[in-house]
Amino acid sequence: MKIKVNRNILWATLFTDFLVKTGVKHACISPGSRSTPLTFAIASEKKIKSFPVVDERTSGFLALGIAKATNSPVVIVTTSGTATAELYPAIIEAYQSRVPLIICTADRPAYLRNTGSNQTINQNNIYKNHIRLFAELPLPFPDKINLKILLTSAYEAIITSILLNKGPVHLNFQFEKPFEPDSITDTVDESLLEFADSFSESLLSGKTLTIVNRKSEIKVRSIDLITIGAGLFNKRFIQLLSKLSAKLNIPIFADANSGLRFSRKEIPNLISNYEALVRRKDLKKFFLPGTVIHFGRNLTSQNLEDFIVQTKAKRIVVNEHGDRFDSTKKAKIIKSQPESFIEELINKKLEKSSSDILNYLRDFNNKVESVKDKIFENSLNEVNVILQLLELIPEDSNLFIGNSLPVRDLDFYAPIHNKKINVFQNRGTSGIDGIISTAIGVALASGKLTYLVIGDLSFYYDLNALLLAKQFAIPIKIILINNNGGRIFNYLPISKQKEIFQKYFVTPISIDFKKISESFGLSYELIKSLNEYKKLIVNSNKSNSCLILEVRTDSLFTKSLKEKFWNATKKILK
Ligand SMILES: Cc1ncc(C[n+]2csc(CCOP(=O)(O)OP(=O)(O)O)c2C)c(N)n1
Repeated sequence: MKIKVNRNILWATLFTDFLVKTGVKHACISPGSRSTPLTFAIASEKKIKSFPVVDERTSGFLALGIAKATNSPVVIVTTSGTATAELYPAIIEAYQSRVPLIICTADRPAYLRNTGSNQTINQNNIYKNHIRLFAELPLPFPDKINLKILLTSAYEAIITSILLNKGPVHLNFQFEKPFEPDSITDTVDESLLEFADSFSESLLSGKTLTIVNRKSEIKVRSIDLITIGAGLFNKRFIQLLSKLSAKLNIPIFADANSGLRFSRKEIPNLISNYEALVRRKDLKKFFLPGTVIHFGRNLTSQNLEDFIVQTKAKRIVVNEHGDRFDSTKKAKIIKSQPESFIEELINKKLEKSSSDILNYLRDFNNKVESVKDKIFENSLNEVNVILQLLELIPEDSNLFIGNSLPVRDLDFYAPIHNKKINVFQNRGTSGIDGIISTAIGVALASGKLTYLVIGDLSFYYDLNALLLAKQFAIPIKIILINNNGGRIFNYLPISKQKEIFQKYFVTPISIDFKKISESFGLSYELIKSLNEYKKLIVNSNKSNSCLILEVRTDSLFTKSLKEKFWNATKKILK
């Protein structure tokens, strides 16, 4: 039987059917004319939840957050021109942190490039330094050869994004007018649709969907330390890690951004206060690791990185993509699923470390904890905002931690907790852009109570995202630490150059966050005391809407508390 079609809509619909077959569930779509076929096809598909987002920069980060929370690919649709470039920051972050995104940009036909045609730029591999795959699709044409090109490109893109080289992939779709479903361009035989369906099935039944783990053949006699940076760690990883570390008395230094500090019951040898340890010049007298195994991304703590280098320890970095998460460039990089790597170690005959070292580290850890309580506990300082939050939020909450001081404060000061907290952050490139959008994506896709801790400049940077909180009724709780500017720079030597420093580094913005929140129709509270803060956090899960809590802090006061704290830790176990 013959059917009348618009070839662009047919093209986009078959592409969408393929997305559904691969299990894609979310799409972020920004408005535009050239992208009409993609928007129409994807937004009409009930198995994909589509979110309309006006601003593409926000859309990119929202998709990033959804993909982070679900660990599955999210589609992004944009029109042509600068709209495509607006996605770049989110694509870079996704590339660096290996988050799967399927970027679908609409374009004019290639023959209109370099002709001054409206909204036409060179979109060919526009993200080339930060994309795991790019494919330029031909102009839609309803025949078997062209449909094979479309579906094979879609297959390659998705399998790359989720498995072969995890991260963002880019498909550039050329479209010629007309775009609308009722503008008929062709009459095709229905068997063409059956062909597309069976061709898709044959692609997906391929055997390429598994990665075989090769034996790492690692030669070590003992393991003295395991370090863990940010990453996605499953239950099995935690169980195996605990088994290995308990069997061989290995201490584990877990970055707070790994989330592992918040699963104490499961990991007995966790040490959280290693920042205080590695700041001690005499540490090597007590603890000189010979072999260090590292999982996850680079550590937040530069001092720990430096300590490992100074000890001249043999460093082994393990991750499933063989990524070089090692600033020294001296580590052995092993491309392996962390779980199978640990299993291999468990089955090896390795020397057990002395329990004296572990006991020493544990004792130190506990003593630091009580010093910390005394120094930070009683005031509304930047560290305590985070410590109290960890204490008071319910089990299985999400914590999205902003870059700059919050991410470091979490890592340096977060103690071990029994309660499970899911930690998220944008550490791929540590941008201060797109943080609210990403956190909203996490809240939206996970359906879990989500707290975001963010500095005032980062908050200002992503004001557009506040519209999403309202538009999609996201009950995210945003703790805005307003120290009026980028106060991380207080810790740099340039801070002595007073005039230049204040104007060009701190860049105080002195804006009224109450008015801003209200103009987006969001609830806002200015926190006036520590007690009020604690109360609002405890009650925060009672409301089903977005809440912005502004905490005004004096960053220099917090800095003085930190100095007091580090000095006090130096006196422990002299
Ligand atoms: C997109 C981007 N621009 C600039 C920077 C450099 N930068 C790092 S931290 C920071 C200041 C952030 O200020 P704020 O969010 O208020 O946090 P605070 O330093 O006060 O903790 C800046 C500008 C960056 N990381 N990302």
